[in-house]
Amino acid sequence: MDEEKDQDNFKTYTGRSTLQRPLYLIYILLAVSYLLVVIGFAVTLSKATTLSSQLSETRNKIKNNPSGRDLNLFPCGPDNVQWEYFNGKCYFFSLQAVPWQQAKTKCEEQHARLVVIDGFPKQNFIQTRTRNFRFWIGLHDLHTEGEWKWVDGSDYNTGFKYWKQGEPNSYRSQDEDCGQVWINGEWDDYTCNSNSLFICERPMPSTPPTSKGK
Ligand SMILES: [Ca+2]
Ligand SMILES: [Ca+2]
Repeated sequence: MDEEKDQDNFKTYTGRSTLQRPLYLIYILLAVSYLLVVIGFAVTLSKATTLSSQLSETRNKIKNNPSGRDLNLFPCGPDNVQWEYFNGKCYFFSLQAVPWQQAKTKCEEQHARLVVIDGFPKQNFIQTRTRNFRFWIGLHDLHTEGEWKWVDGSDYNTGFKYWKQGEPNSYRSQDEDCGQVWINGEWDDYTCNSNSLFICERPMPSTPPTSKGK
């Protein structure tokens, strides 16, 4: 009888043992899974917070500097897409031919002046853009015949010159007092009342402030 009871106890004991081991493993696995989920959630939340912060910062930058993004596409300003950028300045090549004085006024109305050509880099840029057409430039001898002056007061005598051979010549004794780039890009003096295209030049617009303090 006792032997039979011992056998029953043994069965019960071994039965509990085989049941408890998998349960422990399941609890451990559940705990590890829960931990991983919590860590994953924390990492995701952290990343989302960082992204949200970056997005907010970018929005503020755009809000404080609405035209800043356009300056990359249009260095001369988003409202002046017809102005071309070259070497730190902006240039307007007219589509309308007018007398020299009118061209000068039209440039001034746009807070600019007729172009002053001060060296080969600008000369090359201009003659590439003006090929086969004549454009007024900011050079004249209106006050004293033969005494050429740049509209910005630059010294003509010591400065860069690119006259066409034989120019300036006051051709056939005409009163040619205004400078222009000829069809091949070289300079020519011409009668100021003639109609010609023209080139305006002005400094690049300053970048709007990005921070609250100016
Ligand atoms: Ca002259
Ligand atoms: Ca001439």
